[in-house]
Amino acid sequence: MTGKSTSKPRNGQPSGPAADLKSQDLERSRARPKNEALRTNQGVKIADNQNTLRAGARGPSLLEDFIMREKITHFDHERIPERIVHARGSAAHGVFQVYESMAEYTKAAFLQDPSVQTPVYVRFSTVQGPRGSADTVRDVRGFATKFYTSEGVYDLVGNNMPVFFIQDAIKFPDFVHAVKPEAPNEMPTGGSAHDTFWDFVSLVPESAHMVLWTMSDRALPRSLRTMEGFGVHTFRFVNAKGVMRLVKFHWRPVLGSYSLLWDEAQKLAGKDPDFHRRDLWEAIERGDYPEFELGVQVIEEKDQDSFGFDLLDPTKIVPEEIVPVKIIGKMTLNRNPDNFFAETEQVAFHPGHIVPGIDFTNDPLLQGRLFSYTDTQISRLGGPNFHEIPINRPVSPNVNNQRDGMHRQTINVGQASYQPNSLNDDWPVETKPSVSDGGFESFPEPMEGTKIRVRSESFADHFSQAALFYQSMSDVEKEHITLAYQFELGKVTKPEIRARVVNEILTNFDADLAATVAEGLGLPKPGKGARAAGKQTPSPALSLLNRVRPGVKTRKIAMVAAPGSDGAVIKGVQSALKAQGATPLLIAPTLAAIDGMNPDATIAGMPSIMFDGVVVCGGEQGAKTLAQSGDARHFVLEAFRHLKAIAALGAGNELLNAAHLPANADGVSTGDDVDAVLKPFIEAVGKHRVWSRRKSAESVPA
Ligand code: HDE
Repeated sequence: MTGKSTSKPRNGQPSGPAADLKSQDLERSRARPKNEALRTNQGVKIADNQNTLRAGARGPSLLEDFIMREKITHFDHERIPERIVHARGSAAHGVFQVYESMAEYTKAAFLQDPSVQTPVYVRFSTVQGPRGSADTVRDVRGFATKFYTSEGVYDLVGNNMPVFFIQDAIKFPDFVHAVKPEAPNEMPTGGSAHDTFWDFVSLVPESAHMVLWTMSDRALPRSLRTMEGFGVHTFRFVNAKGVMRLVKFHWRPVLGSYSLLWDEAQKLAGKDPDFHRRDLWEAIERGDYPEFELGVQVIEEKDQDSFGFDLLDPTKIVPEEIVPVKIIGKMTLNRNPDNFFAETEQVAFHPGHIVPGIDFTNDPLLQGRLFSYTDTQISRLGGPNFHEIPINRPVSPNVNNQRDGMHRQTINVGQASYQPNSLNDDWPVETKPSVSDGGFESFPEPMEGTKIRVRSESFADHFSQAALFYQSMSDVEKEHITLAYQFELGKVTKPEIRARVVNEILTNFDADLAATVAEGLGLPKPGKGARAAGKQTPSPALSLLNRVRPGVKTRKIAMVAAPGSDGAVIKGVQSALKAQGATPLLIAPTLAAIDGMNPDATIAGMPSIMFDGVVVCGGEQGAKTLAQSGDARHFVLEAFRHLKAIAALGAGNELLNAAHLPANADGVSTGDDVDAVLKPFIEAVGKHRVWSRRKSAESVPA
C-alpha cells in the first residue's frame, strides 16, 4: 500500500511501503537461477541438455523424449499477438511524487501527500509500426503510465500529442486500417506516407488538426526522455466534498523537448532502429534518470462551456495561455525492466483503470476506449486474468468473487464466491463506513437525452485549431511542416488524393501552406478553402522551440580523435563536458587505444546523427589521420548539415578544413584553449540546433 516514505531511495530504487510492496511482488515472480540444477517444468533434473534421445548414435529421434518435447513445445508458443496499435514500445519503472497536496481538487490518495512515493511503470511506443519496426519513424508516440496506488491501479494512457485524429470511437478501426501497412502488401512499415492513410484523412476533416501535429517536429522526438505527454481527453477531478472540476493532464520532461531533423530520423531508422529504446535504457543505466513533471489544467465546472469549442471534443486543446498548466508533481524513471516480455510486452494499460477522485467525461472517444482496452487484453494475454500477471497486479488487495478463467493464478479458498452470503459472514463486502471507506463512486452528472446516433454541433469546427497550431509555429517549424506534407503526399500514388488534401483540408487552415505544398507537388495553385479559418491568437506554448531548456545535461557529445591525437586534450574535453552533465563519447576510425584511452565506438559505427554535438580533438598526427578519412569528413559534414554545434581544438581544425565546411559559420568554435573553445560550444549545444546556420548548411552535402 502507498504510505509514508520511510527511507531514502536505495540505489535509485523506489522507497516507501508501496514501492516495497511492488518490488516484493515482482521479486516473488522472478526466476534468477544460481547454484541451481537445470530441471523440466515438472521439476525433474535434466542430465543432458545437448542431445535428443535417439535409437542409436545416428538413428532417429524418439517420441518418448519428454525433455526435448517439453522444451520445443514451450518454445513453439513463446510469441503472443502484438498490440494492434502501439506494438513497438519500451518501458521503465519509476516513482511519482506530488509536490503538494491536491486535496482541494481531488481525493485521489496518491495526490495527497508529498512524502508518498507511488511506484509507476511507463511504456512509450510508436503507433503504426509492428513490434520490430524502427524507433525514429514519423509517428505519434504513446506515453502510458501505470500508477500502483494504495487505492488500486490508475493508468494515464496518453500520447505525445494533445489531440487525436477522430472524434468518435466508432471511427477508430477505420482510422487504424487506413494508417497501418496496406492490406495487399503490408507496406509501408512504420509510416503514414501512403495512399490509404491520406485517402482517409483527406475525407475526414476532423483529422486535420492532429495530422498537422504529426507533420510537425513533434512526430520526430530526439529522445523518449524529452517528449511531452498528454492525457488528450478531458477528465474530471472530484474532491472529498464531491466538488467536480474538469482536468487536462500534461507530462513535461524536466530536460525540455527537442526533435530530430527528418533526415536524421530517416537515417537513424537504418543505422540504429533501436535509437530511442537504447537512449532510454542507457540513460537509466548511467543514472541519468528521466524526469517528467505532471501538470494539470483545471477548469471549474461553471466555466466548461466558455471556450468556444467543446471540452468533450478530443481534437481540441485548451491553450495554456488561457488555462495555465499547474505543475503538481514529478515522475522519475529509475529502473530498467528485468525482462522485456514479462514486463513491457505483458503490461496491460487501460484508460478505465481509475481511482476515486478521478473520473471520466462523455468524450465519445474516451467512452469507446473504456470498452476496447479490456477486450484487447483478453485476446493478447489469453483470458480475463491478465490482472494477475506480476506487472499488472495492483499493490492494493484485489479481493472479490470473480473466479476461474484461463491461466488463473489465485487459489480461492472457501465455499462462498457470491454475495450476499452467510457461509463467509458476507465477506468480501462493499465499502461501508464500518468496514472501510474509499469506494469508487461515479460523479453524479445529471443525464437526459434521446437515444440517437449524432455528432454534436459543438464538434463541427475542424479547422480553427489547426490554424491556431500552424500560426503558433516558428518559421523553422513551418518550413519543416511544409516539407513533411510534400514528402508524405509525394509518396501517395493517386493524384486525386494529393489534390484533395491540398484543396479540401490545407486551404481551410492555411492558404500559404496549401499553396507551397501544392507547388512542391506540381499541383495548380489552390483557391480559398470553403471553410477557411481566419487569424487566431497564437499560443507560443505550442512551438517546440519554446520548449528547449538551457543546459547540456545527458546530451551526447562525440569527441572525435585518432591515434596521435592529444590525450591531455581529450581528457580535458571529457571532464569539462562531464562537469556540465553531458555524456561525452570517444569516437575514432578504429577501436585502437589513443594515448591509453579506448574509443567507445568507431566513426563508421556511430555516425554523427547519434550525437547532439561534435568536438574534434587536437594533436597533429591524429588530425592528419582524421583529415584523410572519408568517414571522418562525412561525420563533421553531416553534423554541420544537421545544424549541430561543432568545436575543433588545435590541429583538429584540419578536419573541418578538409571537409570544406563554410568559414566562420555560426555554431562552429575553434582554437587552442579548451575552456575558450568549449564555452560557446556548450552554449550552442544547449540551444539544441544552430538554426541561424540553415542557409549555409544547405550548401553542404547531406
Ligand atoms: Fe489506444 N489502444 N485506442 N489510444 N492506446 C491501444 O490497447 C483504442 C487512443 C494509446 O503502451 C490498444 O493494449 C481505441 C487515444 C496508447 O501498451 C487498443 C481508441 C490515445 C496505447 C487501443 C484509441 C490512445 C494504446 C492496443 C479510440 C491517446 C499503448 C493494445 C476510441 C490518449 C499502451 C492495447 C501500451 C493502445 C484502442 C485511441 C493511446 C486496441 C478503440 C485517443 C498509449 O485497445
